[in-house]
Amino acid sequence: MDICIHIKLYTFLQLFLSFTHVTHSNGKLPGMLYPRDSESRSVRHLDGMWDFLIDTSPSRNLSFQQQWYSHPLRMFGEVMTIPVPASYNDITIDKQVRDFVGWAWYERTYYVDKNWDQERIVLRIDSAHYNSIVWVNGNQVMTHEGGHLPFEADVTSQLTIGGTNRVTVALNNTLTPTTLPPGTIQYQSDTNKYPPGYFVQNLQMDFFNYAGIHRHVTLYTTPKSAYIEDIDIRTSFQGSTGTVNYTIYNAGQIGFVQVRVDVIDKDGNSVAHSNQAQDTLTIRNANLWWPYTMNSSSPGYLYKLQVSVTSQSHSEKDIYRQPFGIRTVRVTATQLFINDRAFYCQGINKHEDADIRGKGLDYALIARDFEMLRWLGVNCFRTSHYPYAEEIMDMADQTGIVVIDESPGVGIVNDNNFSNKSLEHHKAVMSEMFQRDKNRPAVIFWSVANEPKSTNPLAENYFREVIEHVRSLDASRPVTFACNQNYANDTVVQFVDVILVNRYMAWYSDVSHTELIQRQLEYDLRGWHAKFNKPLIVSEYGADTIAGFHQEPSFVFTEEYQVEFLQEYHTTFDKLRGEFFVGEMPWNFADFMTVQGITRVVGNKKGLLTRQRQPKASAHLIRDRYMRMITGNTNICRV
Ligand code: BDP
Repeated sequence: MDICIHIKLYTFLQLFLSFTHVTHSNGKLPGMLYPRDSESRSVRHLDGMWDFLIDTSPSRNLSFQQQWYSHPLRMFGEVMTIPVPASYNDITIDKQVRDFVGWAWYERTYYVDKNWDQERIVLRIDSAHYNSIVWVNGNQVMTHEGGHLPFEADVTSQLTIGGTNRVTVALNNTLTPTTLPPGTIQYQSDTNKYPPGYFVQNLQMDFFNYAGIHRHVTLYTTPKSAYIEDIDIRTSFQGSTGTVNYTIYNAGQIGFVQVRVDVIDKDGNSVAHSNQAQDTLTIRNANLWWPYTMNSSSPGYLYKLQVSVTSQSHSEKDIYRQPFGIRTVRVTATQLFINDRAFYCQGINKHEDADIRGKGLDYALIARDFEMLRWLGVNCFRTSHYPYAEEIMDMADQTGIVVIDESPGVGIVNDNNFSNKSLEHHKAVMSEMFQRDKNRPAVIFWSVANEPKSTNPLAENYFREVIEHVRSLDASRPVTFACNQNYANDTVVQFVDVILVNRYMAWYSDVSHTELIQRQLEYDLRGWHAKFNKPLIVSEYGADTIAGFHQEPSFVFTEEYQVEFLQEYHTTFDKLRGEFFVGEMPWNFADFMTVQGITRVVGNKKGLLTRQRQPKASAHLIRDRYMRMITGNTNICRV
């Protein structure tokens, strides 16, 4: 019985995974341009209140047997009202919903304007966690594996134009050994203790496995056949002249008869143009994209590549404006350069996590977070441990905050997480990340994983392949991952361009002994550099701290301990900075929710800020430190 359910759950996940990650005949992944309106395109969000029903049947398969997509959801059970975008977990007061594992169903109806009858209409979901199947008016239109990246389909032929339509999304949050992040479903067969078929989801990361439609659901239009499918922009500069190398991909077979490409500056002027779908443009007196700490007068300078294409018959014209920045990234054995100037990462780690909305997109939260990033003096963050919303990435581009763009490859620790199936999926996710974020100047590195078991002999080949794959997509950005292993037996750091290490001396080891931090940290960091001769960032360091807990002398979990702990790390960072040390990233920006367990008291409390985004004492310490770096009023040896 148990085994039977087990197989059913996995089989069902696999049933549709086999036809995801579509590639075109030329091997190119489908474009994933962010929906933007223009003279030729309309955008309509389907956000709002959706009907919601979870499939609690023991097999988690009843919804498919009954074909819940075939009729309105309310015909199959008592639906709840759940907002989109949001995680569903913390909205209701029902524990079964919060902790649910399996298929959760979303549905809403919407009207499609009759003026859209000449358009191609695309349905895009910016992110839904984890596996999704989508129907329009009862017809399956797309599937997607992965919880953090967009997917879309041309739904024109499925829609009733000038009438009502129904979209149904089935979402499964089950994590298996081959998902990213991986997890396991554990069945309990002792019926003296557990009811028949009882199972739990085990996670291999500490953050709560929030699920739901986390970002926008959008309908957007393009012309029927002559539309811009993708735009790839690579930039460099020589002296004051910028170079913009671009490729415009068109839709399938239909050739464009006319292409017009303009580089538009911030004032709306065209500063270069071409009539080719692929070309290299030069821009005199180019404004480079700078982190705000390197150029406070015009940080995050963005141009737009304005692309306009016309069809053979001249009946169709598509226009799309893609923001981009001109900047370069380069590393040597000891330094990191942005636009050929040394950059030091005054960093932080984040999570897309807050209160009731879980991981749901929230503009107020994004604005507050960027406000606090600037208040802290942060010039760099890592998207630990999955790609963040495009709206967050936009803010980073616009404000000149650098991003280490990390994949959801967190918790790759068991042998069965290194299988060929996992590897292929990991590569596909990296391709999707690249497709989405490739034109973003803020993204300076790709991080393929967080804390994999990189000492496992299986890790070497696995990550060699993943990293080679990323390099084949993008030769312009360094590739890395966050490592928590030891330099003596790690097998993967040999492949990266920059070393990221996560360190918790005086927390997960020698707890309370802050006096050991400097000795252990310096020995460790020097060891990494001596062995690999690459620049190094401490990509995590932190201690759990309950806001409002005080004790002098310091005691674990108090604000005093967190401050003392961070200060000890800082002394070593400052010592090594002139040598090979290029950045620091406290764990974490804010407290965040975790699974329930005896080592976490209502979540991970290593935030500098509370989950409500208010500062602990440590936030003032980091702010003071980073502000001194910005003003140069520091004893630190400056690069
Ligand atoms: C690190 C993980 C991070 C955890 C952190 C912690 O990378 O995701 O939240 O430890 O335990 O190992 O606080």
